[in-house]
Amino acid sequence: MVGIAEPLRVLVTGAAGQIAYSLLFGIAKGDVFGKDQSLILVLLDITPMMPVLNGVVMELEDCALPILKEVIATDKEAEAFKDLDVAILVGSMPRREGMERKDLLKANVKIFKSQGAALDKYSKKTVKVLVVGNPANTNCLIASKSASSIPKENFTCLTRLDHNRAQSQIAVRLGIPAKDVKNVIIWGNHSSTQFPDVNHAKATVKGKTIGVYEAVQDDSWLKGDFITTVQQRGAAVIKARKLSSAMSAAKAICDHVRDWWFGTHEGEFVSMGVISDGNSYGIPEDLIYSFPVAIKNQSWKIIEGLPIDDFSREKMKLTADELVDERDTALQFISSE
Ligand code: NAX
Repeated sequence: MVGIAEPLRVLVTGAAGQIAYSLLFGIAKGDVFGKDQSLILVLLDITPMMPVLNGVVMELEDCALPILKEVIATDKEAEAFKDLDVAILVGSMPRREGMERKDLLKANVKIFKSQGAALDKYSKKTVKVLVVGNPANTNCLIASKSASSIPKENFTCLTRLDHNRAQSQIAVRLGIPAKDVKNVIIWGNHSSTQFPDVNHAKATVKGKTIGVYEAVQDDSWLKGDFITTVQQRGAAVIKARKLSSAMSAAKAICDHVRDWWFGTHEGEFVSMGVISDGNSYGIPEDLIYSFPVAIKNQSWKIIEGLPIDDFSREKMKLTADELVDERDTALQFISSE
């Protein structure tokens, strides 16, 4: 573990974009690595965005933050990926109107292959990587495959926003604070096939901690509208705001990396897209799939042995099938290059 005196080198890509605008402030004021850990923030974006990125650098400077030692803004991978402790890969090719899903995947495979190779070549072998840019799970897999000298366990993708959405939906329904809902799970892909699962979740209501099914007393909502609301929340935010989720995405990124860094509380788990080795819950190997994980000493571990009913198993398989499809298409693109 890096000592307090030594600054951590943290990269955020897509740094001129809207998620980064909220995220950089959270990181730079100590929400992720603590208020005593000094930081070097490295910001990567594409060349046409450099003037915008320059404005972000000015604002970070103007925050006069005590732990921010240095800010480096660049459009060059060799500079961005050098000696990293943590890489948060937010930037990706957005889906434009009329664009086929396959074309989007192709453009992103190219970006994440190149960034994976840059991690391999320039970053520390201990670098922790979080992929946010969509399709996040498959982008993460491609980055990992392109960085053979870095352990697969160091590559994760963001499903914490979905996790937080599920936690909050239950809390709102029960009229309790979000912190009183624990151990919800997002299984699978960060897409509309994801399975938000509260079979193992607990809620504290009037001082008593009970299962969420018992607390809510409405199985048809939990098996119906609750699931679709979480699955489609991103689209609902876009419809309302005319922009995609940014504040909540940045908060979820902070939650994900902070828990990876400092660990989860005893008896609690969180959702993270991590590599499947084929031994957990019948999910095929070689996918970045969102599982419940507990974290200790900066290592995540999948929570094993949760009982899975037929309803859940079917949903877990559906989202795994989608990921297999995405992976196979992405690998075809790579081999045909
Ligand atoms: P923006 O379009 O505001 O910003 C993206 C930034 O990435 C732009 O500044 C762009 O120039 C940059 N970029 C593009 N290609 C790049 C490259 N090769 N290297 C470095 N930078 C590059 O998008 P924003 O709203 O910030 O969202 C960023 C990504 O997060 C999108 O792919 C989005 O779909 C994804 N999301 C993923 C979530 C998750 O839970 N996994 C939730 C939130 C978000 O929707």
